[in-house]
Amino acid sequence: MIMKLNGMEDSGMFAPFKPNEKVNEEDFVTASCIKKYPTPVLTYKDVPYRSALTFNAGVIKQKDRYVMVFRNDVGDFENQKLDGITNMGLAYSKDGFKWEVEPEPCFYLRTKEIMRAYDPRITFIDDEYVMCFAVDTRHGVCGGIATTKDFKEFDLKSISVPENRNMVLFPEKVNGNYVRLERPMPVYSRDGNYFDIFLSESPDLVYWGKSRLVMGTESVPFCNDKIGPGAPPIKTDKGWLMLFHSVDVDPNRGKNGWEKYWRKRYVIGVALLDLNDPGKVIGMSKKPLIVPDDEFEKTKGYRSNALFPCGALLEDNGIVRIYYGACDCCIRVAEAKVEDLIALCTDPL
Ligand code: BMA
Repeated sequence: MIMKLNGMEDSGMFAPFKPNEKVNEEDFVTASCIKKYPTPVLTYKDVPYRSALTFNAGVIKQKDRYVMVFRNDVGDFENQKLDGITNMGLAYSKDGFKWEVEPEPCFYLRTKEIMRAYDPRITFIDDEYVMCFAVDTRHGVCGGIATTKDFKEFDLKSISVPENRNMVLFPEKVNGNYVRLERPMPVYSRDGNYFDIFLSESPDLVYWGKSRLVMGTESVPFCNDKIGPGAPPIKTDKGWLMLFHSVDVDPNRGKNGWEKYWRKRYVIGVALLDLNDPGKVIGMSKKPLIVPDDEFEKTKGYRSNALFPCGALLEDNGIVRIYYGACDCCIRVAEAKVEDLIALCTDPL
């Protein structure tokens, strides 16, 4: 037999797979280059309409202001009651820390088939904003993509097949195509929640293909469950800086947050992808970048021990601002120098 692999032999699709069983508890320390802003920058108290949990926000900078689209799970925070409805709110800020929320939600998807859209990520490319989000449908969870010029009118471009989510678009085309990171959730052939980061390309945000594996859970020593892309990657002269979330599960964890039990811990990791071939990891940190480490992040909120980054901005002064959902109930910011983040990405895949 003759089989032309057309470059796919180098894509990681044929990498050996051995899931991590245990993580090393001592590794769960926030990197010393990270400075966490002491208080949440957005909670339900800032929202002028019904709101219980405000978290997982896409953030982008315009000329003289910051724009945020955040996930809003509707309900009553004080009484720990959720209505089963999720919409997305819009907020503006002069400095990226103090936010004013618009009077009405800006995005809401509900049809006979679609239950809700959530976890927005925003990328500015070719004169428009592209918002990627997760879509829960009656036939599974999918990744959705919509464009907008003003966060008032949206144009829905594509919804993936299930099971897939955490779509994140690069801020530039690479070799002529849009590129997105994504995280399919295969059940067939996987003996557990070992969900990995993939990448696909598209000429038009509608048709997606040339899909390939970027990073498997087995490459992340602090993960024994799943990983997923976080914020849209940041271009640096050393490569694309990619933030991702990583999950470890401990069956001995008990009640934590509002639910009966919560056994997962979500932390934030960092890696560097090749500028011309973003499917290739050129370096990563084999230790977490940000972990839940103050009392609030460890014990409070809807789900304790859950940090989920959806936005990251490189400021003119070389500081990267990372916006992450904390405990699935508020939005927090952490900062680090871009060169310090790059310096952490020294380990090979
Ligand atoms: C993920 C998503 C996120 C959430 C996270 C932690 O699977 O549902 O929206 O923030 O879990 O609960």
